[in-house]
Amino acid sequence: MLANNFKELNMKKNQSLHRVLFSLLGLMILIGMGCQKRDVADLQNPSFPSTAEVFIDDFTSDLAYAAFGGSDVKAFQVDNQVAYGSTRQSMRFDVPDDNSPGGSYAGGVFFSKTGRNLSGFNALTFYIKASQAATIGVLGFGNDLGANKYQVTLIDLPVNSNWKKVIIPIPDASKLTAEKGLFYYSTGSQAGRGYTFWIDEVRFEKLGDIANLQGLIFTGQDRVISNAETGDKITVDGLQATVNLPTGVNQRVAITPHYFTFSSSSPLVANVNEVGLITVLTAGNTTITAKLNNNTAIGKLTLTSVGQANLPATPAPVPPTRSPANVISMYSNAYTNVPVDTWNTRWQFSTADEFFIQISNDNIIRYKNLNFVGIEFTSNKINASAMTHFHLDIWTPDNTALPNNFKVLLIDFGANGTFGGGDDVQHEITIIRPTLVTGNWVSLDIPLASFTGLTTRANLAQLVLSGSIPNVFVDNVYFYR
Ligand SMILES: [Ca+2]
Ligand SMILES: [Ca+2]
Ligand SMILES: [Ca+2]
Repeated sequence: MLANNFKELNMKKNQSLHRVLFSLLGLMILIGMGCQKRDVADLQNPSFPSTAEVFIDDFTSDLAYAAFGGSDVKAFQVDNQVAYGSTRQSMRFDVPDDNSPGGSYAGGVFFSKTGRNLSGFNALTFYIKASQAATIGVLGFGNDLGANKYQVTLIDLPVNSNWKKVIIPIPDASKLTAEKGLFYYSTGSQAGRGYTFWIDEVRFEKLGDIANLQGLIFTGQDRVISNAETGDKITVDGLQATVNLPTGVNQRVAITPHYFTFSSSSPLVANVNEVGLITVLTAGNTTITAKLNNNTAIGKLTLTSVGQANLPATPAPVPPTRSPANVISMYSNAYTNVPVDTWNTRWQFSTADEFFIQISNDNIIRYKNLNFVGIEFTSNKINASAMTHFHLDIWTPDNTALPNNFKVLLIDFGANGTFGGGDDVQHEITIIRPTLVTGNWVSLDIPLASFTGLTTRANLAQLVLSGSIPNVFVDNVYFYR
């Protein structure tokens, strides 16, 4: 029960995060042009004020507020009843219930109308408390309602009904000479129900007791890609910074690529641009690393490119002409296809990636890194009771010598038409050499009678492809009689 609630809560939070990202995108498009101009002007203007205060007991002179699109625009107000210590006023945020008509989450930006020079500080600090124990989705600075170039975000901050001080480190203050994004937040309900939180005494500070600022890429992991191909584009993700707080706690924040300097050890194999987008150029090996404040970040990508992709030279054989009554096609250019929910369910432990490609104008599904892949058609289950065969064409560049194999699993949800209930049936067929070959299309025509465990087939709902060949091209997937 607890685990379920937690999962649901995280889902809700992710939903509100997505909403925020969408609304930010909208704003970026609206005022993106203006920002370019402003940045140039900023460089020429050394006179931005270095004001530290954001909200102490009221708005500082340059401060304005904008709610995120889709959020409850009335979520924020100045509160003169509750405030930190003996101070006069605080910022109060009323998070709405789910599906509240006024907006389904609370979120917005406190921005400077003029811009500030924050290069003399090393942290944004504030006090926070809530009407109940809760987890605040995102809090941070650098969201300027534009490009959000230097955004820094604290994710999933636990709060309770006691005031506590929060320190959000500035990863590289020298970047913040003309910053408009002074503070931002976004969060959703707790298990569907709204609550209230207060934030007070928001200011930038130069703290002497935060130390060991460390950048991380790929969330500090050493990532390996061993089969990249020319033309692949990979984004450096998991961009973070950590510092040691006076409490001894390590504070970890999500930061933008603009704080980092990325590099590739072999830029001719793959280069990486200023926002961490890697482009694979040819076969070879390279290592992608990054620096934050001239210190090497934790985490890297070791990338091996195999060069040009190994693709089928020709499309799969064209299936014979059949009366529509004699075929139920899931994927083919030759027939009318029934709807399929997904060609990759991305079930846990599946490493498969799917690509919908064309060879000589013929549509083909390409699977890379295939260990197994779930293909689902639960919304429109297939009744293949009257059919006699299952057909698919496959092509692989991989070694097909024994014991390598390719497996086809069909799953029927049984008489009740839904997953489980004791009536589900399934059967898996294994294809090996000499049927399975390398570098040639193989047309599989498997009698449904061979799927001996598949004792019913009126509610077929899932197809699972698996085996030990990680690169498989698939076409003409259909039942027939
Ligand atoms: Ca106050
Ligand atoms: Ca095709
Ligand atoms: Ca069932």
